[in-house]
Amino acid sequence: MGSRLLLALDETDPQRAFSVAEAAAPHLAGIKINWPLLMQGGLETVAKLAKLAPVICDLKVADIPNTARLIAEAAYGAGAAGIIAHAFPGAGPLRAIRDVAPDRDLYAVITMSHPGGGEFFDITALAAVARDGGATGVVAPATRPEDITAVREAVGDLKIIAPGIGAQGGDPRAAITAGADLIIVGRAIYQAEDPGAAAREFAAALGD
Ligand code: BMP
Repeated sequence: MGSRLLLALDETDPQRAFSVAEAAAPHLAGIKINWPLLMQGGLETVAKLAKLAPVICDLKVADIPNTARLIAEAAYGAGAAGIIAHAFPGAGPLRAIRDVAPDRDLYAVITMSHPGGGEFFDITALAAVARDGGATGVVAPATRPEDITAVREAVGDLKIIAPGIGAQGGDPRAAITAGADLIIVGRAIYQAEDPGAAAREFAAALGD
């Protein structure tokens, strides 16, 4: 089986981020980048990292359809294989992103991993938004495997990617058993003394 590990590359020094990515790449299904690295390295970071693994731009887009479209054009145009957007603004902004690149991935956030992160998110309603908006996948928290199971029931065969492993206390195997397709790991890899070995161990923990 291929890797089920996504690296959350929130390392803010672009050079160090690239060397972490290079070391971890053989064990990865993809690299997720978020605002901290994008703000330091700029959009060119996407193209650079895309040479190592598919890049998901975790922009947590939460805006009107026109603005969502403009953001998607920039991110997909830079070489992103996927974008993460919030589901709560409704299906319209998701569809606007999807229309920019129907052949790429779009993940909708259903509920979040931090303490209290589930408080304002209605799993059933937001899963319906994700499906209506044409999302190819969703984000659900490894810190609450029972929520992953509820999300799995609500989204059918959409891909579930699960953050909250390691630094936030979630367990990789529990997330997969609950219904996640891929796990997302950040600090436990990029802050490790040997990020390549840490990535290999997470992949091995899943039997990949
Ligand atoms: P870490 O493994 O260092 O905790 O990183 C988790 C990553 O997943 C971060 O990039 C964070 O923004 C993201 N994330 C999360 O932790 N919880 C969510 O509910 C949604 C996320 O995108």
